[in-house]
Amino acid sequence: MLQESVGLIAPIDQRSPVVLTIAGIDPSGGAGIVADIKTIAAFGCFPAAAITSITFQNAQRVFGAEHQGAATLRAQVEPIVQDATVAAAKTGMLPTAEIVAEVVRLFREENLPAPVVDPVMISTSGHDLIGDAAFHILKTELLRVARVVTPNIPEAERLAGFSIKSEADMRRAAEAIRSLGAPAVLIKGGHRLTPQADAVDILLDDQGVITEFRSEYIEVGEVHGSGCTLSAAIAANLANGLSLEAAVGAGKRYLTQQIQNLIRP
Ligand code: PXL
Repeated sequence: MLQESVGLIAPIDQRSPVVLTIAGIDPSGGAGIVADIKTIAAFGCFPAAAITSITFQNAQRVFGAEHQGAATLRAQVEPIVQDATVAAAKTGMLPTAEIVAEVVRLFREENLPAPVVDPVMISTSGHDLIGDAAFHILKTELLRVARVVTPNIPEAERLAGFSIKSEADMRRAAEAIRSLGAPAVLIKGGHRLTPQADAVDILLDDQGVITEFRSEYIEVGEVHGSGCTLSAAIAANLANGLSLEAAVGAGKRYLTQQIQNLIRP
């Protein structure tokens, strides 16, 4: 069935809210910018996208990548900002120190809203997507310009510097990551702590309030592109005017629905 229009280029004042993703492209369509664009459009927003890296991959493995430089990234973002008001933004794969530093500068200097930062580190197929120097700038500088950071458990462990084995650890890690300068932290429990547990995500918001999002664990293994989809959905919901807590709730419901669609006979 044909979906409703996702929006042709309309005069700027008639466009639905513009959501900018700054991320890598997975040409096979599972993760990265393609997943972001599909998600942003599904929430009725207008997707704009700047590419940090062209990856070569499929669902089985990553064969390589051609990372972009600071100048090509800036050259993609500046014309967008000149032409449109960006209502919300997200970042995904930021592979090099040069790219992360430029992203920090863009969010500090350009007329851009604080982004949802998905701290992409390793692909579902096991490929390293961020260098050590890049990770250091993400941790010490990018988190400070974020609206919210959305690590999964391995990413949260690397940011917090300790291992996470319980929900109490998830809460402690959220506090530790917030103390690095992120105003809000969503730790995603999809990399489940114990075999029988529900999937639980923990949001620590900018007031220091914790909200738990519990959902039944769906036994499909790790889903390529799920982190990209959730962070894009949160950004789109923020662009549509939802509070952070409501944006996370709606984003999670959307992702759960998409994962259920995978296993529907
Ligand atoms: O899911 C993490 C991710 C993000 N961005 C790009 C990716 C991947 C995983 O493969 O390829 C471009």
